[in-house]
Amino acid sequence: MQKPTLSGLQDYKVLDTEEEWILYHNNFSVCSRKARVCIDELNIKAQLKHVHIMETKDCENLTKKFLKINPLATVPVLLHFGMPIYESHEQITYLENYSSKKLSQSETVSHWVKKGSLIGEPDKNLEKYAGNCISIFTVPLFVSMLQNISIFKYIKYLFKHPDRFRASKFLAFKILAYRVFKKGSPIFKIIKSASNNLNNHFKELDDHLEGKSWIDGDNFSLADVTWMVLFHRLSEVFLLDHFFEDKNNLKSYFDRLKKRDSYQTALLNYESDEIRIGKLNLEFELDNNKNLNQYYEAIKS
Ligand SMILES: N[C@@H](CCC(=O)N[C@@H](CS)C(=O)NCC(=O)O)C(=O)O
Repeated sequence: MQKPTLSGLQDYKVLDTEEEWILYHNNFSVCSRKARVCIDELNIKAQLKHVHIMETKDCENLTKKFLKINPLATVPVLLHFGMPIYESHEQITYLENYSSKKLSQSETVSHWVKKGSLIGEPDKNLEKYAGNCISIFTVPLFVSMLQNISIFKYIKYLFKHPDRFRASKFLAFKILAYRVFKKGSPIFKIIKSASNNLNNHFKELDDHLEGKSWIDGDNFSLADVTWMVLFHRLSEVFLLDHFFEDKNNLKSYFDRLKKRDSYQTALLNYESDEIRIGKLNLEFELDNNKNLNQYYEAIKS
């Protein structure tokens, strides 16, 4: 059966509120980060409500209150006067349409926003969406973060999550831990494809950026917002240097992105203890865990 999807603005309210903008987000979620960077770049005044998801502490996304906001239990969700907009690539476009400040807009921008998006199942359409590739590379950090979460929390997660497949995958990540990266495991089998596809996306972007400051030329756009958060995530899983090898335009482009105020205000300022500890765990395991090492070697080979 086709899984239900909710995308873009819906024609009903999920919250009775006078507030123009509310963003339900999570510190760690890459899509939430994209929405936060966009809000800051557009100088929009939004009320931010943090929602813990399993990897950051607890499944607040499964409370009755939040399932009313998003029956699919995912973040981010943007509300405009109480009406929900789902999917982060839709949210940033919507925000810009209603903002008095405009960034650069063109077909080039739309192309790169879409290409950097995470759409549908993360392990599908890797050749289309760099965001999907990035979520495959997030798994080691994700597993590291889950090690600090009590197994009892998974009971609720398994029974209440609307996406049973996702819930059982998370449970496997908890129980098997770094053994999920064993040679021949389902994730090991797709890592080469994710790696080749991400390399192609990056190569295309590196070529495109020749002689340009930003994706649309001299002016910053939503496309830059989109790719900033992908690069940042790769740096968190210690893979940025690998994917940037021989891509000098990308290197200097990311240096420029890191100098934006929004990189500090919407990304670095949200680095919570859970993320910091997850990164330390991952770094330690990279030095000590055979399965994880083989997995990283397969990415880099
Ligand atoms: N395609 C969606 C992705 C939404 C999504 O999968 N969000 C993840 C965090 S990045 C989430 O809410 N996970 C919590 C869970 O499934 O329990 C978007 O772009 O907004």
